[in-house]
This record gives sequence, structure tokens and C-alpha cells, in this order.
Amino acid sequence: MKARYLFPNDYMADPSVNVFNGRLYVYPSHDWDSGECFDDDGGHFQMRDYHVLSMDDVMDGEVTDHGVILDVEQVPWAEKQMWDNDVVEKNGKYYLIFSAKDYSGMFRLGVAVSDTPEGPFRPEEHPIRGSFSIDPCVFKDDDGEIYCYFGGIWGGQLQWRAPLAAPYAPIAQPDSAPAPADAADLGHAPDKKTELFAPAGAPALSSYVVRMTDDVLQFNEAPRPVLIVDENGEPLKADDPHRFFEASWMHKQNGKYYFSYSTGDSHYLCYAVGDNPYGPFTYQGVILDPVVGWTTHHSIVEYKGQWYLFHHDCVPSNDITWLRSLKVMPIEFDENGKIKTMKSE
Ligand code: FUB
Repeated sequence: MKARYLFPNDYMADPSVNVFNGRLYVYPSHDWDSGECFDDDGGHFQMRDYHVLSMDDVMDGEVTDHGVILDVEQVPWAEKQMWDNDVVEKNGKYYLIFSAKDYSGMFRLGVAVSDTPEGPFRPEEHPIRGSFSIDPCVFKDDDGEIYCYFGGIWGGQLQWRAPLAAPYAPIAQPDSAPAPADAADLGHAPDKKTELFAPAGAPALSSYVVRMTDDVLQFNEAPRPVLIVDENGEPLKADDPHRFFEASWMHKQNGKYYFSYSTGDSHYLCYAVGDNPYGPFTYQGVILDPVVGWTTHHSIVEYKGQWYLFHHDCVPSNDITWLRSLKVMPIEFDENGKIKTMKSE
């Protein structure tokens, strides 16, 4: 089935979609043309605020824009780059968890709270203690526990935090040097002048998962790596085009935990399945082939008995990577219940 462009009036991306009170709410990033040049660290993504959209008929109904729900000017600790966010409900309050750069240039995760899914959201004064990197997805399990999945390599800075010792022993070399043979690019080192590479055969860097405190304002434990393994139980390798890059999403289907993500520089959306929120997750396949535009980012949600893939592409902006448009299409499953690989048309 052809995908629907959700909101032609503006450029938005990275949709995190949740059902609250029987209505579907989309929490995207809000793209605009800041004039910054394209770079490998995502310096062209200079988003400053968040909107929320809602609807009750996914493929045909009217999409309501509830306006700005949080602006970077309101967040004491955040300087710029309001990237992906997600919202979870607990005891009638709504918690928006978002990623932004602090004044030292580090990505952190922050929380803002509202009494309604439409906002406005009141930000906490400080970022979540011990938080780092980008692209939070907040998932409430059936027992009420709330988990946050997050992380991204390259511009998402995950390579600055991972235990880059054995078995990685990463190769660090000046930006200007040619890439080492068979090595996988992990992105800039913190000095932004040196590039880090995983040697051939090294495992891929992982996203992280952490259980949130009861008040949903802090991490309740040290974040744990989200391990994605192949059918033999071996971790996916750093040079595998299906390895994790960014855009974590978690949904639960028939009692199984589906961890899906973007592969970044190979431009796929992929998924892996596990038996509990921490994993490990066994790699299953590609959900979406590459779209027009460098990034691909999504969420998966069931609404009124149908599963949907929300995502974005750059067709309406004629392939301007930092001007993305929201899309949605129904997900199809094969006879074994596996997600059929889709193309966004
Ligand atoms: O929107 C900025 C970044 O682009 C997101 O954090 C990534 O997932 C990619 O979509």
C-alpha cells in the first residue's frame, strides 16, 4: 500500500507515535533550514522546538497540529539541536524524554512533564543524571515498568561512551588519513579531528537500555548495552550493514520484545526480537529499504487492530537531508508473523 504523507504543511522527522486515551499522538523532530552545512556529525540538524500532532484515522483522517509543546529556550541546560524525543504516560502525567546538546557540546537526555499528551511540557532544570547520546524511545511494559532505549553513533556520540577497549581496540587516526582497510567507521573522537574505526571483525557498538525511576525523571540503574545477535548467538559485527546505528524503537507483540533501529550509513530500518526488555535480541531482517534522504527513522504502533510504520523521507524537499517529511503505512507480516520488507512509495 502507498504511504501517506502525514503533514505536508511543515518539515518534521523522527516520529515517535503513541496511543493515549484512544487517540494517536505523533511526537516528531521539527526540521528547518538553519543554513548550517551538511557534515557527518549532523550539524545540519539544528532543530529548536517540538510540536505534537494527533489523529484518530491513520490513513485518511485529519491530522491536528497542537503547536509548540517545548522550545529550546525553555530548557535551562540545553543549547541546541533538539533531536528525537518520545513520550510515556504514568499515573495520568505525560513525560517527554528528549535529546539535545548541552553548553559543552555533549548530547544529553532531558525530561519535560505535562498533564495532557498535547502539552505544554515543563522541562526539568537539569538533564537526566548520567545520560548521554541521542534518540530516546520510552517503552512501558505490561507490568508498568518504564524503560528508555537510546543511543546513536557518529553525530550521536555513542562512540565516546562505549567501552572502547578490547575487543574493540579502535583505530584512531586524523580525519585526513584514508580509512584503514576493512575497518568500520565509528565516527569522530571527542576532539572532532580524529576518526575512530572498529578493526575488522570487532562487534558493533550497541544502543543502551535503562529502567527509569518511579517518578520517570531519572535512570534507576546503569544503562545496559542492547546486544543484537545473529541466529548463532554471535553479536552483529561493526561492518555489518544491518548493525545498529541510531533510532531505537521498542514495541511488544504477542509477548515478544521487538527492538527496531536505523542502520545509518547503510540506510535500512531493521529489527531484532527478544524475550525480555533487556535482550539479547536476535536479528530478524530489514523492515524498510532506504528512503530518499540520508537518515531513516521510525516508530511502530498498533492502532485499532492494525500495525503501522511511521517514518520520514525527503521526497517533498527534493532530497534535502535536513528537511524531512512524515509518512505512514500499514505493516504487512508474512505467514510466519515476520515483518515483510517494505519500500516507502
Ligand atoms: O533528527 C536528527 C537525527 O537524524 C536523529 O536523531 C536521527 O535518528 C536521525 O533521524
